[in-house]
Amino acid sequence: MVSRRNFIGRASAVTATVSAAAVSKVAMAALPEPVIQTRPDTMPPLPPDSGRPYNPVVTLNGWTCPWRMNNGVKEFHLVAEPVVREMTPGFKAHLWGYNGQSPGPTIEVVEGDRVRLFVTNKLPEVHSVHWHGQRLPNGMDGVTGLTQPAIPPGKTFVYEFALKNSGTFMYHPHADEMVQMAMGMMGSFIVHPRDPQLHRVDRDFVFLLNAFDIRPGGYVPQVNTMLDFNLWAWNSRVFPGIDPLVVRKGDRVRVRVGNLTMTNHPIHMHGADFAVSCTDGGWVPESARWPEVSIDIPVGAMRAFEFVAGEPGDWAIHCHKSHHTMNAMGHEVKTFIGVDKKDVAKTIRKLVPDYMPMGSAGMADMGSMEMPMPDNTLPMMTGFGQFGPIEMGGMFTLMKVREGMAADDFNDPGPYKHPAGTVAYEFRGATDDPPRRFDNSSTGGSR
Ligand SMILES: [Cu+2]
Repeated sequence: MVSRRNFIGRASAVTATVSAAAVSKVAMAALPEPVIQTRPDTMPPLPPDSGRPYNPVVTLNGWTCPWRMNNGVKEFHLVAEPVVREMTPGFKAHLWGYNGQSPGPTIEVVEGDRVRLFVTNKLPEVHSVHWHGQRLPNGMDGVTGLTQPAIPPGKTFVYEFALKNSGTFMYHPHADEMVQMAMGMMGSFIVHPRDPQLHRVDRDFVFLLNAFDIRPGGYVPQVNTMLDFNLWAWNSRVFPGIDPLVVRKGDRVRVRVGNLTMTNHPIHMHGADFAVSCTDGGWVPESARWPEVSIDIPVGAMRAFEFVAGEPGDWAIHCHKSHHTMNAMGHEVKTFIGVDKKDVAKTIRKLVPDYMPMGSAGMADMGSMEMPMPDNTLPMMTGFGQFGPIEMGGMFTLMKVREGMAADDFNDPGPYKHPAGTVAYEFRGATDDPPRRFDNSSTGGSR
């Protein structure tokens, strides 16, 4: 909470400085002071302090970029630079991002606004920013070599355009794209409707799906990896580092998700059904929406879905590809389910006294196991709930629905208190068989 207050304090300090400087044309001709964020906390929504009113979004483990108003133009300053991102407590990655974090700050504006985006390149190589989904003059589209010269290291370029459509967008590099996105460069770009009552929701969340390949004990992503990433992240955070989506019972909620990985992600939410209301191409007419509980987010696309939070509880929300709800793992590990390794373990222990056979009955044990690992390495499955290990990692968090919260309260309410008699319980009558296993000794196979 201290950091949130610091952030708001800093944001208003920036605004105050800007207002004082507004009398000076020289000052206004200068670059706006970039606002830097050093923490991975989810910042509370940032209400606009100038321009048209709107209902701000919450960026999961992220923040919204303050602007300065210059003769009716909203001016933002993005600094492309190397950053250190805490992906979850105990694990830091050396990434590239904007203004101190990966992803960069969320840009929030209103349909019809004119924006001037200053981009300073503090990377060791050329850069440019593409404003994904925006209708803008061709020369503002940010494609290095095609629509503009590359931004050399140390230089600042200016992008200026009017926002033609409201909706859900993002920004990302279009220079050495594979490397710069593998290093974590991206951000969300929300354009609110001119009429704040249009598409109105009570809580509006946004995050981007990204993937990294960081070897155990390492800090820097392998940038040439094509498919075999080992860290599946939301806004460069992995479970248990991803904050919960905290909502009030009865709230109308929107979740906006963009995919900048190399594969699709079926995002599945427990506890409510929803409908896709917006893509990076625009709003979906109500007559064209249908109910879902999972929505596939294609590569290079955004989907926003909406629902009414009906049932209180701690509901899982995650990618339904089960490898994407794990942290760094060795994909070469053989499957040993049903194999009795007692004899082979005895033989191996003669050579390796600490050898521990694993996986004869599945891998759930790993969620609770304490094994020695290199520094700065995550367990494959981790996180604890009120009933034990959750055995998850990667693209997993919770939607926490509670009654009686304040409209502006986004704090984690802690574990859900289940009403008596509403939790699955152990059958205490007579049981006969031990757990069934494959019987490899008979020709009958499994039974
Ligand atoms: Cu996935």
